[in-house]
Amino acid sequence: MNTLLTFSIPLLCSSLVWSGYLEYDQDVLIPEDWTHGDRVDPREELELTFALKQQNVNLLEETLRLVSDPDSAFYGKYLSLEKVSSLVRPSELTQKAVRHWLQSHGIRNCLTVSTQDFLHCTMTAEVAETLLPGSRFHRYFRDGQSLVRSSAPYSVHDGVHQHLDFVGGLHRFPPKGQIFSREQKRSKAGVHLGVTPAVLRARYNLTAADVGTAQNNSQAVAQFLEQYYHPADLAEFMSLYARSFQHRSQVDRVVGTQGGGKAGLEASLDIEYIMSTGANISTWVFTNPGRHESQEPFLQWMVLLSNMSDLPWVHTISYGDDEDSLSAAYMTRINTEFMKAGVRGISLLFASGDSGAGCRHVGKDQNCFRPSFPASSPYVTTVGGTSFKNPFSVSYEVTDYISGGGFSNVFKMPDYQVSAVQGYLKSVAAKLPPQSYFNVSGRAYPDMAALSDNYWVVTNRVPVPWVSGTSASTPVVGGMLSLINDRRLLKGLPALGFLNPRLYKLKGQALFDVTEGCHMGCLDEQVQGQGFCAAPLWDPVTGWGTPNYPALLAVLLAQ
Ligand SMILES: *[C@@H]1O[C@H](CO)[C@@H](O)[C@H](O)[C@H]1NC(C)=O
Ligand SMILES: *[C@@H]1O[C@H](CO)[C@@H](O)[C@H](O)[C@H]1NC(C)=O
Ligand SMILES: *[C@@H]1O[C@H](CO)[C@@H](O)[C@H](O)[C@H]1NC(C)=O
Ligand SMILES: *[C@@H]1O[C@H](CO)[C@@H](O)[C@H](O)[C@H]1NC(C)=O
Ligand SMILES: CC(=O)N[C@H]1CO[C@H](CO)[C@@H](O)[C@@H]1O
Repeated sequence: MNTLLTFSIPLLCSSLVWSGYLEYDQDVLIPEDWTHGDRVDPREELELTFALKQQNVNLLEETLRLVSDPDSAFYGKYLSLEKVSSLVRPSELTQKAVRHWLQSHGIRNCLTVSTQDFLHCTMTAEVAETLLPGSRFHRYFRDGQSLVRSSAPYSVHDGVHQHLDFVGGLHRFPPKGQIFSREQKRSKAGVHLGVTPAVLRARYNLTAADVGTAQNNSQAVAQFLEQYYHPADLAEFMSLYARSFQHRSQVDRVVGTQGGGKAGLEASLDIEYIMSTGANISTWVFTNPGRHESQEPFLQWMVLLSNMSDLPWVHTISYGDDEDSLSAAYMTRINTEFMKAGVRGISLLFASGDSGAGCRHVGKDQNCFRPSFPASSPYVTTVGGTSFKNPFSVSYEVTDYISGGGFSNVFKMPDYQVSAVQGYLKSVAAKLPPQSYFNVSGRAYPDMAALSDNYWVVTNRVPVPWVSGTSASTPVVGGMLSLINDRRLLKGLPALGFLNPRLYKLKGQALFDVTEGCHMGCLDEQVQGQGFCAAPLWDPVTGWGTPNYPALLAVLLAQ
């Protein structure tokens, strides 16, 4: 473990130059729930993903701004995958240099994608360790699952350094799901209200007529971590809880391999709830495709999006990692992938996380908040969580103390949110956590929220109560955006695409503002365990608030 620790030094001393290391700041420590196994046999095959340097990334960003700004003449003028490809495709020089490098190591069986900016290659561990000096592949275990990762940082040859963003399949472990059970103390009198589709539809003012009807509308959830849904659970859930509105009870398309075995609570939740608010809309499930022990499931999903010309308009994803565990090179490239989806008119919704502002110990008696990624990406819509003020009835919403939120330490605050965030910082100035806990100039999240407390989910044929987390609020919001897309498509309007620039221009209109409560964090002494607090208008706990569906539909159908 000593060798691993020495590599955390560059984080503190940015003047050190690590020639050849694409991801000098990537955490290579093994998450504590994984156990270390043997070195991989040199003859074993690995699958690695090479992220080639793209062209015109600035132009891509500008295009995203234009197509998602409702005041731009280019609003909704989305690009096809072919157009995206001709924009970002790596230069001939880059493609040649990388291929030549791989071929000189005998690596010839690489798959590419439509945009030519990823190469997915198979090679033996021995070849990989020569190709990427420093890497040493080991096997790791958790709950009967095994993975192959490198125990030490990799470097690349000088001749290709400038042509690559990073190499995937060496370090990042599958992120944690954002779901948990919050069983209440039974001693409480009265029947606590569990959240069901009927409760959500009542709270967010969805009527029986608010279901999808457009022919080619669709929505998707993405699953990683060997999480599977069972078609029988979905059918049972719908027959128990969805009697009062038209809906579908089947997934239309599974992209990837649906494994057998037990259903996952996360997968069951996501699919059951996106299909309850986004009722009667064709739904797809993306599930960690063609899994190999050395693959990074989240990266594989991103690679897949770059290789499919026909995709659902809305995707909800309930996973995240600590921002400080990921390399800047990796996150920057993933952001570019989000932009590539955004310019195609695709809406990506991420759960904001379940640890409030988060907590990181940076020194003796010294803490700071801990943002999570992709929640902190400026190019996605991030969804926080709320609970009912009165847990026994459909009442107004207050902060759910778990709701992830805060400020990125890596990405600067995007223009679309500057005035909203400044407004918050000014209005609560006296009650803000100390500046040493967060970065006021970073991308602030979440953008909006929905209920995240005490859901009913059917999993392995059993209705399970008390399921909580922003894993729940994210598909709920996703389904509502899909319904709005549905009405837009019927009117001949383009899909909503990347929503944030438009969402922030509404200044909270058509949303229920959440103004009560604080989320957790690690402010010590006076305010033990606290992070930020909700406030009128935007705040870093619940964003702009939760959707009042008919009002939101009306404003988002205008243009
Ligand atoms: C991308 O799609 C093409 C055509 O379907 C396929 O040949 C190729 O193998 C895919 N790439 C990857 C990385 O899976
Ligand atoms: C929506 O719900 C809120 C609160 O439940 C209610 O006050 C409002 O009248 C409802 N209808 C519309 C169209 O906003
Ligand atoms: C459900 O969606 C289909 C199209 O996918 C549509 O033909 C049908 O009318 C919809 N049902 C209702 C009740 O709107
Ligand atoms: C604060 O964020 C900005 C970008 O948003 C970054 O340049 C700066 O380094 C960050 N500061 C710290 C202390 O993390
Ligand atoms: C994204 C999506 O749902 N696309 C569908 C549009 O309709 C065609 C023809 O029915 C389907 O093949 C696509 O899958």
